[in-house]
Amino acid sequence: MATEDLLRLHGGAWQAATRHPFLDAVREGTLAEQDFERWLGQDYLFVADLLRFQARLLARAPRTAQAVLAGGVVALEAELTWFEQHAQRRGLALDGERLEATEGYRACLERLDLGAYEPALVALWALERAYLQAWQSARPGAPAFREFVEHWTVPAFAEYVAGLQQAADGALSSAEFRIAERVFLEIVQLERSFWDMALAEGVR
Ligand code: MP5
Repeated sequence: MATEDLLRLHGGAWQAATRHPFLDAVREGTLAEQDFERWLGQDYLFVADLLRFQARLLARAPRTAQAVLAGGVVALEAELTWFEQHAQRRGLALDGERLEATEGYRACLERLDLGAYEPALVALWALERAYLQAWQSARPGAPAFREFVEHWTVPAFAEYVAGLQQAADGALSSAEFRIAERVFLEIVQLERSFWDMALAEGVR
C-alpha cells in the first residue's frame, strides 16, 4: 500500500479537510479579521507543537529520511519567527490558550510520538499534504491574505511534501495497513476540525 492509495480510498474525507469555507473566504477576501487572527494564533501554537514532534521523529528516523525531516525542522523554526513577525505587525499576542481542535491535535502528536515511527511519519506527510492542497484551493488569495496563500503553495513547499511522501511510502511497506489508515483518517479529521474552529465563532 502506498500513500496515494490512502488519498484514493478516502477521497471524500480528504476533500472535506482540504476544501473549506475558511479557504474560500481567504480567496474571495470575505474572511472576517477576527477569524483570520483566531486561525493565526492557533496555527502558531500548532506549529510549535509540530516542531517538538518532528524533532523527536528526526531523532528516531532511519538514515534515508534524515535529510527531509531535518530540513523540515529548520523550516518549522523559521516559520515560528515568520508567525511572530506577522503577529507583531497586527498587534496580536501569541500566548493564548489552545482551543479544542488545537489541543486535540497536540494530544494526537503526543500519542504518535510514543508509538512506532512509521505511522508517525505517515501522519506528518498527511498533515503537510493536506495543508498544501488546502492553501492551493485558496489561490491566488485576496490581497490581504495573499502572502499566506503563497507561503504554503510555493514550489519549495510542494517539493518538501513530495520528499515526505517518498519517505512515507518507504515506511508504509513495513507498516500495518490498518494502523497507517487509522492515523491518516485521524489527521484528516483533525485538519477539518482546525478549519471549523477558525470559523466557529462566526460561521458565515
Ligand atoms: C500545517 C499547519 C502545516 N501549519 N497547520 C495545520 C493545522 N496543519 C498543517 O504545517 P507547516 O509545517 O506549517 O507546513
